[in-house]
Amino acid sequence: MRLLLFLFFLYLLSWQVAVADTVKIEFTADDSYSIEVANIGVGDTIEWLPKNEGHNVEFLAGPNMEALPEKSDLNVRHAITFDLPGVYLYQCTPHGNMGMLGLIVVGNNFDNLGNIEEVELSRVAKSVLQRLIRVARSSKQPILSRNVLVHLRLVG
Ligand SMILES: [Cu+2]
Repeated sequence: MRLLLFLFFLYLLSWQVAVADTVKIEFTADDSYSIEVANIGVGDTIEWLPKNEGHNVEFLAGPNMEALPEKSDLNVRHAITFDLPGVYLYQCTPHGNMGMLGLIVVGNNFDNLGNIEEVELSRVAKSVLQRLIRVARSSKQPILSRNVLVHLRLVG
């Protein structure tokens, strides 16, 4: 029975490593992203869907400022896989000044949050960013991984 449980955990572990998630974010009619703060794992993908016209995705900051993720054209589907942990800030090029911003936290890593806060933005966008950062901070997850949770549930 013990061996069986052990094998089961091994299976869970390999499954967890092999499967990456994709999070879908839509451009909405009220000039915003349907998910403003996305918490994802390392290796997960975000897919932006042009459900409303006139929007795109342009990165303003990330853990590697020399190599920010690719900017998209207006009205197209866009997908990026995030392999580098940290906080990413992006905007819609036409509506960034109005506060159409999004935040992505990869791997629960907030090390570069200081750089994010220093990005130059319009007054409106700045206040939106402050709100998004508050949301991101409050959603910060404990270090306990999902595997540990599964383990606790089975044992307990
Ligand atoms: Cu827009």
